Amino acid sequence: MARAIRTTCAYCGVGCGIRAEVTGERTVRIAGDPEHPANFGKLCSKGTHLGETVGLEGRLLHPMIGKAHAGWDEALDLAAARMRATIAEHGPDSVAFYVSGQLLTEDYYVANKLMKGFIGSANIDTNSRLCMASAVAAHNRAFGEDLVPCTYDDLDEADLILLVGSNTAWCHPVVWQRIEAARAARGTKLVVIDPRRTETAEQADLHVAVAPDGDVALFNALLAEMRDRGLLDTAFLANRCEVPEGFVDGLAARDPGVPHATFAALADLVAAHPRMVTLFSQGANQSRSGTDKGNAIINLHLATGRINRAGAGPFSITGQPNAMGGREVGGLANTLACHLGFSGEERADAAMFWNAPNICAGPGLKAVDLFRAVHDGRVKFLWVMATNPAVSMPDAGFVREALARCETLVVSDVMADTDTARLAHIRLPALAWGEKDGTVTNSERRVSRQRALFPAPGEARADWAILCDFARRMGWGRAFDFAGNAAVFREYAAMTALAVRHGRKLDLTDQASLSDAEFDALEPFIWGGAHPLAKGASHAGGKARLIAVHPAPIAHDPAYPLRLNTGRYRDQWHTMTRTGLSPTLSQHRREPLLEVHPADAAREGLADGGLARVTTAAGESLFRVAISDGQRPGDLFVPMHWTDEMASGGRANRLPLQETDPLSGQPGFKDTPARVEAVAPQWRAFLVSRTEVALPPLLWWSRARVAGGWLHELAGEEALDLALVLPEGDWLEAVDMARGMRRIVVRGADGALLAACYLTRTGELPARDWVAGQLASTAADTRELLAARPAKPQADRGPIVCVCHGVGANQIREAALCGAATVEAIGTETCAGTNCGSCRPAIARLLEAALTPEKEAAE
Ligand SMILES: Nc1nc2c(c(=O)[nH]1)N[C@H]1C(S)=C(S)[C@@H](COP(=O)(O)OP(=O)(O)OC[C@H]3O[C@@H](n4cnc5c(=O)[nH]c(N)nc54)[C@H](O)[C@@H]3O)O[C@H]1N2
Ligand SMILES: Nc1nc2c(c(=O)[nH]1)N[C@H]1C(S)=C(S)[C@@H](COP(=O)(O)OP(=O)(O)OC[C@H]3O[C@@H](n4cnc5c(=O)[nH]c(N)nc54)[C@H](O)[C@@H]3O)O[C@H]1N2
Ligand code: SF4
Ligand SMILES: [Mo]
Repeated sequence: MARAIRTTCAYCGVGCGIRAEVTGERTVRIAGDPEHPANFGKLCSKGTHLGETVGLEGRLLHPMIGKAHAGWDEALDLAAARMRATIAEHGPDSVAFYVSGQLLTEDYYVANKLMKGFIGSANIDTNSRLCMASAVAAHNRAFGEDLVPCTYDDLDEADLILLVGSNTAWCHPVVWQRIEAARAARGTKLVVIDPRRTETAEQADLHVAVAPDGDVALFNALLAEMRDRGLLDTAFLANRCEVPEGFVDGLAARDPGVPHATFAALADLVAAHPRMVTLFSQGANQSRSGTDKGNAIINLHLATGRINRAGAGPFSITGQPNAMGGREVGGLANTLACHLGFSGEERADAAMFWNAPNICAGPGLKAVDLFRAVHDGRVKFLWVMATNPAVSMPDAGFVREALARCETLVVSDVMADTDTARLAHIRLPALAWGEKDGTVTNSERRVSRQRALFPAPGEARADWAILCDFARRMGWGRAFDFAGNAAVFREYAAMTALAVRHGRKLDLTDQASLSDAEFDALEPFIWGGAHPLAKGASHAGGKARLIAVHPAPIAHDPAYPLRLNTGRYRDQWHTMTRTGLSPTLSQHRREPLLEVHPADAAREGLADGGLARVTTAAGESLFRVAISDGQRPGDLFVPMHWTDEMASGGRANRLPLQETDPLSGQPGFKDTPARVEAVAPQWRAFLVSRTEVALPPLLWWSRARVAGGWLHELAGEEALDLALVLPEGDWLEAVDMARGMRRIVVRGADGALLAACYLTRTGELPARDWVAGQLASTAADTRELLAARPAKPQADRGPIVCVCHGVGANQIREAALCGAATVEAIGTETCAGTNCGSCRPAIARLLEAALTPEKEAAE
């Protein structure tokens, strides 16, 4: 009998509750938890398909020193000896941790305590630096504490929702469904401020295609407009805010940076709807002016009194499942712990609480500076946990050099062979989602339990336990002698008493006395209440602060006339170490695409589906071109996900520069000067195979999971010897002179299809889906395979739109033409969009195109 365990999704900061029924040794049936207040039973495509990622393929199951298995004692003894020697010779600031919002709060707490209280350096930073740091800095400036003043309930109660730099439908899909529900229930208006016309923007009442980094100008202009319309909340400003001298009068009616009619429409919506939530994400944070963007948004809310009440507030939404938990415990190099800073008294209190022998003196290095310090040898011992900086840091070529130079690189990961782990001296196997157990905090400050479903595989261990074992070897056993994860959580919760003593609102002291059993049964709860600033801000005097912010000048470099934006795909997660294993999720986008406006494509000679090289001052990378009028002219977009594991090109982070926001240290991933040129291969091919194939160096290859094997896309300049690439077996070949195509099918001794490959110099390659589908079929016929299509023509589903039910674009179009006029009706007809709902914006778009034929013809 399967047992249902309530846990939390592995992926984004929405923090959805899951009911997991363990059905076998490593198999699980996933459903949304109807009782969890973050999602009330809903899940998106990634959460729904978590079950496809819990196998042990590619896992790191034993500690490794170099390429050799090592015991835990050996590996941790070596790590401790190396750290001791490094500190003895170069001092505590020559060692560092680089951690992650994908750790649990207990892991994070132990890592932070170890570094800041015992090793004696604040050189612990996190990938949240790449993600939330600007929002944190904006909160600190405005509120005196890193506080998100909203919860998801505010989305249900808002009359207007502004999304700033957030592709919510793809990146926070269950929040998106909540927004959709509010629109249906109360007619909530939706504005999307994003340079790209994303699927989110397509669904909005108004899309403001702001110029890259044009947000400060836009929000300043909106604030000036509200003042001119007499809509400032003067009582709130006078009683609850500190306003810089001359701030309100000084707001000239500045150029909003968008067309007049668009600005007027936006201003009318904002003026008409005091119940307004502004949800902001990476289009705001990942910028050289990210902190100013955050404060420009918060200024508007403070000045109009749209905060601290139902349906109103500036709402920074977190990315990773535990980005918020990391901020709480203090996992950023510029906070000490539990929202405490480095002032004399706060430091002394933390030192006393921890009984710490070596409390750090002041802030440590932020991520970009940290890797610079590794590169130039100031940091000689680096321990990376639960993040893949060789892929995800800006100027990743430089970061790889830094990692390769580092005297001691320890990597704790769940996967054996990530682009970062490959450079490690010592690799430590951590528990993955489904095995680890502890707490995470989501975007709305809600703490939920993640629970173990499976026993630890191999020798993998919990990150917090690995760290405690290491601390023991360093001679600090007493302070890290936790009996279990509940004990770690209790200590963290108890430590928030210091935050309270110093006037902060982070308060989990009620949870400090939970028994182990109570911790195990802990129900999701929110700290700080629905509106934590309602009784005042955390600045001395309790007033929130407006901050004067000004648009940053934009540098123009004729060598790099275009502007490169980067971001996410709906069904992939970051560096693809887990979602890349799911055949279902891999259907949505199989290759990294360069999205480019038709005018730029025409000027640069780029063909849709061809290859193009993007170059910036940091490096270059190759992508498949997708021409799209959803891009602004002059702007390029590429996904952040692809790694050297998954493609020969497509690595976005060769391109962004090391430039960061001066306050937050967050890199500007979304606006890098760039240029682009077409790349014409001599031949193109695709290959499906049961197992991975070893490829020679090629101009281009990428691979994606399909059911029963892999789909490879290839392109090259020199002739490819397929005999060296394809698996051994019965080889059948057809050469189609008319179309300049070679078609090869390889079968095993038992007749099973091992591989099929189609290569052309000039022609069109056949459709991939049917051929790829034959790997999982027992009836693949050789003649059909050589033709790359079934003898009896089948209806072509078209590109898959709904991954849950396998419904293609053609089927949706057909249903629309047969009279299904709404997304719901399409669902009734085809099932599309009825499970996780992540594809609903795509269905809406197809529907609109099918019902307005002129538009389709134009596309
Ligand atoms: N499917 C999926 N979901 C995820 C993740 C994932 O990897 N995959 N990762 C999670 C994580 S860690 C995070 S941080 C979140 C990120 O979630 P989002 O922030 O929604 O995702 P991004 O695609 O990085 O960027 C959002 C949008 O910002 C826009 N943008 C770029 N420049 C500007 C600008 O100057 N101004 C404005 N207003 N907008 C701009 C981009 O065009 C893009 O559409 O997603 C989380 N959810
Ligand atoms: N160009 C560009 N770059 C970006 C962004 C962008 O928008 N554009 N976004 C940035 C943002 S917001 C983020 S959050 C980062 C994300 O970037 P990363 O954090 O580098 O991405 P992940 O692929 O999530 O890496 C997580 C790693 O931890 C491992 N792991 C998973 N769970 C555990 C665990 O429990 N314990 C341990 N020890 N390991 C585990 C996984 O196998 C994986 O190798 O990327 C940033 N980089
Ligand atoms: S929205 Fe999707 S990815 Fe995010 S927590 Fe919920 S199910 Fe997981
Ligand atoms: Mo993130």
